[in-house]
Amino acid sequence: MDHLLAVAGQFTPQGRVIDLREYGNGNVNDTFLVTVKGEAEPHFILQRLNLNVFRRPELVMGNLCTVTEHVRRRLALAPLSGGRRFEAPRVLLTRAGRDHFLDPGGSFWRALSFIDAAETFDTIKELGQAQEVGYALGQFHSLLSDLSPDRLADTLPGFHLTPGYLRHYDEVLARQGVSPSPEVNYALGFVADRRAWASVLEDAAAQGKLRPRPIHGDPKVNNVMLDTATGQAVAMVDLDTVKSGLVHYDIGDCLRSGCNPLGEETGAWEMVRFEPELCRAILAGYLSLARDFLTETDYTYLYDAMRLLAFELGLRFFTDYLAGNVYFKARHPEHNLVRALVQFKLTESIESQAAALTAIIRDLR
Ligand code: GN1
Ligand code: MG
Repeated sequence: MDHLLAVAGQFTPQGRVIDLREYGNGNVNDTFLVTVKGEAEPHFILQRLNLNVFRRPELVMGNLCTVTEHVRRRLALAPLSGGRRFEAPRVLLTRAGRDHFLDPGGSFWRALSFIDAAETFDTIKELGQAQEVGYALGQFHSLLSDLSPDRLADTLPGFHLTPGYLRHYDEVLARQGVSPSPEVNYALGFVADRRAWASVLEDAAAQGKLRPRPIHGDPKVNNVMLDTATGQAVAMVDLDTVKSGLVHYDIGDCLRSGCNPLGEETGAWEMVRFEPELCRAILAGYLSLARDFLTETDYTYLYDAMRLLAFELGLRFFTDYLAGNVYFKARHPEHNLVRALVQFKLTESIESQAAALTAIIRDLR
């Protein structure tokens, strides 16, 4: 604790740290909420980056600065209509004027301003909230739509490239083997049945049908901050994965997260379903802004995007389970297996509603 307090102190030149507690439930980094006395803003977010995942943390910080500065510049030039609030966190500097602090043990720490009077939820409670979650992603994409993706470094090579995750899965299977169980057999069969289709977005990109843009990379429900009083979306947070990619990764990820009322951490994986009315509301919120920049072909791949991102996350969790839980933080040995089963059930639910979901996309476009 003393060590944490000392690290936090690096990011508050004037203030005195009076409280520090774990915050959120990220699967990769460690996040803390820090309270200080003697600064204009009483809180900030302190994070230890997982260097096993983010091998080039200086590039992550570069992207973070590029994106947040761009968003703030756009909002200053053209404030949102109706006095709506939308913010991007600010990168806080250390006493030495740097955007991170390397502790003697080699940990990489950075701090961000805290978005005040806002909260996050792990699952969506009602349709109005779903619309706001979609709006947040649409606003984020819209604010970045004039930023060239070439300005962003590739901080996570292979991120959201499903064919690459399949190759890794095959390697892990060949190396470690598996102890069969009904759940493991279900997962193995599930992946086998969908291999041929898993390159659908990458094939479209390779054929020039979809083009890269700046993306968030991890727009799940609890990375959207909603105003505590109005419920309106006020920020997209957790910007470590911003890079160049297909907006389809973001749309698919937001939908696989937002339309699963039981949430991705449920143990009741057999009960998981994809709720089409939540999908309609999220897409309506998203398209209220994204209509301006999506192409006809972009719409063609929206159904595949939701199906694929659920499948892909299931594949990533399952592979990590087989590999011995080396990537995602796990609270027990079977945790990543259960997480995988949740995403596979969700994928199945999407597939069984293909016609209805395609109709929703058609109605909204
Ligand atoms: C990881 O750490 P967290 O929870 O923000 C992961 C995402 C997954 C998500 C699933 C860099 O994000 O891709 O969708 O878990 N981030 C990385 O909850 O792999
Ligand atoms: Mg994240």
